Amino acid sequence: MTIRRLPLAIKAAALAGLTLASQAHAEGTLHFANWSDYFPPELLKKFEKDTGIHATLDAYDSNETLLAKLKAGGGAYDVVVPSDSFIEIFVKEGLLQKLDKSQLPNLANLKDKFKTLSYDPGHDYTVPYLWGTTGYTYDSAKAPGGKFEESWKPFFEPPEDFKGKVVALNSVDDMWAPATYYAGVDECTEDPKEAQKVLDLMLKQKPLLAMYNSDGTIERMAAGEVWMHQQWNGAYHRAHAQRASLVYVYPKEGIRLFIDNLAIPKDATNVKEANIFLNWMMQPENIAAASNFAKYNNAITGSEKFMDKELFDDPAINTPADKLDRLKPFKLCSPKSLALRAKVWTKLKK
Ligand code: SPD
Repeated sequence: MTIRRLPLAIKAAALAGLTLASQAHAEGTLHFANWSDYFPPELLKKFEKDTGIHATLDAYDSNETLLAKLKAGGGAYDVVVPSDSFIEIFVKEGLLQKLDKSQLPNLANLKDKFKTLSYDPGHDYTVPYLWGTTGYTYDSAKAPGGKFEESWKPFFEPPEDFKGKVVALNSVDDMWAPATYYAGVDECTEDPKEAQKVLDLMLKQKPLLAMYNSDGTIERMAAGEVWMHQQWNGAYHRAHAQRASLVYVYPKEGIRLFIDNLAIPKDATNVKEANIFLNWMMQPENIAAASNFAKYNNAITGSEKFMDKELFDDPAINTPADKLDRLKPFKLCSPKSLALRAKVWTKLKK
């Protein structure tokens, strides 16, 4: 196909030096499922315009929900977004398909530190989407003396007047790590006594919580409905834009670094379109649009020049040098350890 015969948007993309093989005008459909409020609707329209593929977007609230959806089968989704900590689980369950890297020339755009990742070293199943941290936010206007210490203590042991004004994320994945950091337990522990210590900490916190909920964190904090929320840094950034008294905490005991990823489910119906989408998302200006919307960083070289400067000015996104040693990447734990934390979560939530 010559460039002349291509629609204008494709022609412009090709002239901008994009790989034609991956940008070929297609007429298919793509069913994309992503975390809620994590993908700009206008970017999906741009994808449709650039590729001619009709795209739909569904939302879910956690890796656990996505796991249940994929296990139910049915080929409903062509691209999904699991987090680093769940890749091994999805792969072991046979829920993801191996990527055909010949369809993904834009893998070359990955920043060096994202080229080999512990959970999928050869990008056999995933390519990075956005990454960030899971800390917590509080309203300094409500904190005693306007400030809390940079620790998980105020979150797990909030002052009495914060009762009913604190929210935790509704996922063992997000709650287990900080609880182990604060309890001084290895997150991959296989020891039931240590797991009990973590459970006790969360049981003590539970009556002080308004709820466990991973959706609507921005709105809840921005509206002042609650005063403290376990939160991802991008969500904090968006809430802070509406309520300046919010503070994002890098707890001294450690804060979890997460990488969310694009992957193609085993039973995807539109694999060709899924590959086109993955490759398209690794173009700097496209992933930058996702970063600018959701307010998280990404893994693509050259995306910075398309990203809003204010993102880099926010210490919650651009971790200050003196806090870098607090960032804890995800650890691959044994099945025994994962079973233990699942048991703790079930006991906590009953
Ligand atoms: N609004 C959606 C944000 C998605 C963040 N994913 C982080 C997962 C960490 N376990």
